[in-house]
Amino acid sequence: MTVLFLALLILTLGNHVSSVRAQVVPVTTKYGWPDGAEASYGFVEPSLDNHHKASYDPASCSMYAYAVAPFWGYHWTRAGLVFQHKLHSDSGQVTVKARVHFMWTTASFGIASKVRASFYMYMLGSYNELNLDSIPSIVIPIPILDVIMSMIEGGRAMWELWKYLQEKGQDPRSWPYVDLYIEIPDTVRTGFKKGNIVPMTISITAHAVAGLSMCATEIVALIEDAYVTEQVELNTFITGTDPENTESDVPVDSEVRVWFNRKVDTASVEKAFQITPKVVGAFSWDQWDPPAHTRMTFKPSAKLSFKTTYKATIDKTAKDIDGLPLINTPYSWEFTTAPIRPPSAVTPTTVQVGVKTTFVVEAPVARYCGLTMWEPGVPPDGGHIGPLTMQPIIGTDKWQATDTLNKIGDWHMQAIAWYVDGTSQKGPVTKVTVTPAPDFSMGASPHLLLLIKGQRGTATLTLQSINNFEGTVSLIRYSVPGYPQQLSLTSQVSPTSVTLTKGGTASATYSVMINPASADIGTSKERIEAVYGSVSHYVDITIEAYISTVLRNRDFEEWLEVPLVPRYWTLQTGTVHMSRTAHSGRYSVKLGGATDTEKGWNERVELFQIVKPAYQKLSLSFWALGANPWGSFGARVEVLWFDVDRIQVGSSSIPIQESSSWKYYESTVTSPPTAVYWKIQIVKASWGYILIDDMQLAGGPPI
Ligand SMILES: [Ca+2]
Repeated sequence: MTVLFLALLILTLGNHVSSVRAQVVPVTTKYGWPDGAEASYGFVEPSLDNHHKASYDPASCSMYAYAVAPFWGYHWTRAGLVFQHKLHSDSGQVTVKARVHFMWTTASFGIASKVRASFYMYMLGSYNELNLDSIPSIVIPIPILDVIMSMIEGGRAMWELWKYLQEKGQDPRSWPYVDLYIEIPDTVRTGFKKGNIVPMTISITAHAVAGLSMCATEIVALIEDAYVTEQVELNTFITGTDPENTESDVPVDSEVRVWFNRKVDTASVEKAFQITPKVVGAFSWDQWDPPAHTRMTFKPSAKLSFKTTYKATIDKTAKDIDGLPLINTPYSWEFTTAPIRPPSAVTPTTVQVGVKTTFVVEAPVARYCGLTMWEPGVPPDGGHIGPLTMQPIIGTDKWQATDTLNKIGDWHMQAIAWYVDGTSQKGPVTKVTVTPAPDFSMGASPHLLLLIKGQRGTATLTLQSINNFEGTVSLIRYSVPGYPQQLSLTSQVSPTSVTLTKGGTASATYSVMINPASADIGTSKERIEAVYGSVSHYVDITIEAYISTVLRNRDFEEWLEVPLVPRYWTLQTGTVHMSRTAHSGRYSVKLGGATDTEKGWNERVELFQIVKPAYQKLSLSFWALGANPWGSFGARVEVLWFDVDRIQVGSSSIPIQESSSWKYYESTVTSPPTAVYWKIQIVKASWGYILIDDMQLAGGPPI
């Protein structure tokens, strides 16, 4: 009952659903599957699960397959085994021999009374595996048995063979068997060639005869002593030629080859060989196993003529090794040699600028070859280079010339070949693209480091491969030459080399500290250079020292002598003077004029100090007096704001009025959010002079 249910379930899933276990082990004999032969198996129908594929084991001598092939009602079912053999030789004879044992069992019958089972074997031969579709297969059905089974009362049937097998203890080798012997018909046997596949199918089919319902039917087959052999024939014949009959475009340096199925009397065959137009040449012979097949090679002593049809013949006087005539002589075939060919396009079509490159063209049978090229942008009519002499690449049809192209862009190249008959032909114009050299770029972020003395800062260096650059790049750090370095620094780059892959990026870290002994304020510039061979790129990083929060020396009482500037202040342009006309203390700073009494001249003066205030909004105040005895007075105090990239992001200006006495200025200034440092700058932009004293930044919240 369970078996029937399962069978019904399987039938519901699909008409041909089944499972199978199979093992294929072909026999090896002297003429059986030789080493390296391929054997496979499968089931032709129904589509069966054959995931238990067996490996090819020449040590054993049988193929065993087991199939459960259920069917129902008036359906028929069929299971089959396929194995394939690859022939090794050029022989035209193939014989398949096999002994096949088989067994059929049936689990249960329904209403049917009889079933007919037939067993067939098919030999499916194809004699040119390269073109299977164009050649019909050989199908040789061999009815083996045709058995009628009767239903046994109670719904359970057994074929009498089954009883027989039981008596024999179920040793498959004791099952009924049939010897199979198939010979490929003469009409096709000469078409077999080296490497052909000979597949063989063994098929077992069952038919319901009347009102049958049958479940869980098992088909079991064992194939043993199966092998494919080549049979040594007494007849000798030509099995093929090279060039083949009607072949065209045959190279003029070709040899002519003829294959025979067995040994021949070489002297008589050479004598029987003719070729027109007449060609002088020499014969040579090859033989190999198994068994002794023979090849004759006729090597012309000179190249054949271009574009000529040759007719070759082996006439009836050719004899085999036994002195008997060949069965397919006279044997004639024709072939046509290739015409003179112009040179091919040029390779390579992409080269790198400045790199010595070998350009190659194919120019069969050319006597000389040259290469002409045009630079990018130069029309083909003028400005060409060459033709350069090309050298033959010995043993090939190729020619080569070497050159270095130093201009990026699309070049054009064309080969020209001269032939023995005095003619010449040009090849196609080939576009050759000269690409830029592999390179890399480098950037630094940030490239401005604002640091308090003693503080350490870092910047990330990023390198990017360009034009497929790859390699290990050294990173070297040094002070920018010629830059007025104002700071004493300790700095390094880590790592000191990075490896770039094609199109990739790599990074390193630059770190710097302003030494405690350094000046309090000022600027220095360091350079990190990335070097790979002759290729190098660099980035500069500016280090600026600032004093935190408030203006220093705001009362201008401290002075440096060389150059004469108020301490902590930087004179960007012009001249300042230590004035004794002070608003407080002893000194103020005078912009313009060399002395206290000097009325100044038309000199632009800029004096500044970098600060990094703790608050965005502060009150800026100072005292000033000044005049322009010769015209309008122009002076101001500016606040300039800069972001991390040292880009100015805003400014505020407090104009100073002409005044012969000290005058107080005060203004609230608010920096943009992106500002990281302030530059407080006193500017005199006219004739005359200006004095400033007691400048102050003050406040913070809640102002
Ligand atoms: Ca002062």
